[in-house]
Amino acid sequence: MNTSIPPTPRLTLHSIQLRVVSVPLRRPIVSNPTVGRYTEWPFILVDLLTNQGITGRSYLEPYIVKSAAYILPAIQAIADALRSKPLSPLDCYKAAVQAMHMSGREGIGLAAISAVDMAIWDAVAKAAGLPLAQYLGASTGPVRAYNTNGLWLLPPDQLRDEALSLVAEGNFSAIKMRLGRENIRADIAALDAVRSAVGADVRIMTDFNQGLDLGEALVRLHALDNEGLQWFEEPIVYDNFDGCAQLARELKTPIQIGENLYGPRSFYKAVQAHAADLYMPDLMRIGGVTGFMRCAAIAGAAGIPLSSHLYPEVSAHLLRASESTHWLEWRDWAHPFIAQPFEVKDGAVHVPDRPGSGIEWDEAAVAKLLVHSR
Ligand code: SMN
Ligand code: MG
Repeated sequence: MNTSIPPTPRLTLHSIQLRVVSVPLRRPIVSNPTVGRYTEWPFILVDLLTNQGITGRSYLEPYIVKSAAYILPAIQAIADALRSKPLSPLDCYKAAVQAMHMSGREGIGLAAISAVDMAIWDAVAKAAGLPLAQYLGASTGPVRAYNTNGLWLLPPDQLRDEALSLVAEGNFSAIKMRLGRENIRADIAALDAVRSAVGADVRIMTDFNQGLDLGEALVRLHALDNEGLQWFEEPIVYDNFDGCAQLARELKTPIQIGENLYGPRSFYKAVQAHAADLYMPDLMRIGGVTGFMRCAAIAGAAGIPLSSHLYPEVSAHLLRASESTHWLEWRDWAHPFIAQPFEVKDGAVHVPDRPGSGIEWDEAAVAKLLVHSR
């Protein structure tokens, strides 16, 4: 028997360092008024320093750079609550929820909890010398992905070229485009442009970014129901579960929601309300690794296909460890400041054989993109 394996160090939190970077987008976001337009994308970088010399890392994508003003203090409040406690991720999640309870355990509070949770899981997996997927009992390897790096509400000519580039970027078998233009004719023209560019074999996901009211959604989704689309994502406001459930009942094309659900209990309530056929939690809103894996258990038990939203690196580990894995949402927006971006080939993102989540910073790049540090 090999007795030379060193014991896993018991980690305790020393401090959390936070920086905000802003990355210029290669293809600017042109969405409806609910989501907005963005030429740059902010990230909050989390360095969780332990007393044992291991640093856990994570990032948040808070959409709005100004939101750092309220998310950063919430993260530091959680750090205060966890200082010198053992960094057991599930215990820390509970303590972090407790710390935020009276000021709000969803919204900003949960975003802050998620940031800390992801950094803690990274630290403990690193301490064990294992990739996060393996620490969770799974293995490293590929996760099937669709490319969502563009195809915003743009004119058909531009969509045609972009759709071809998106497929070519990683030999992708699936891409996502946005719908919800001024009228159904414009949506159909956009869809025709993308379909004629990529051919019948590439799967097309569609996302309305909550842009329709229920009446318009009923008209439009029925009209698009025979287009062979993979899913209709967030056709109406995300928390109208009754409306979403009506659409899911009436339409053949699956309804996809989840990126705006706050925590596993909201996820469970949406599932109970039959609000959608498919779900795609977002690591910032769902409660980090802990929240996501609890949703994965609910989805697996219910037989519901589970995808991810943003955060492709950590999500890839978690989808390797989920029972009902469907699709990883692929974007390369963090590439400008990540030391070793994950490999993307044959339409899949490959979880690397490195301890933790595999995310380290390219410090020279961070220095150039930095807008704030605390
Ligand atoms: C989305 C993500 C990031 C910015 C705007 C919109 C989106 C998605 O809803 O599903 O990718
Ligand atoms: Mg979406």
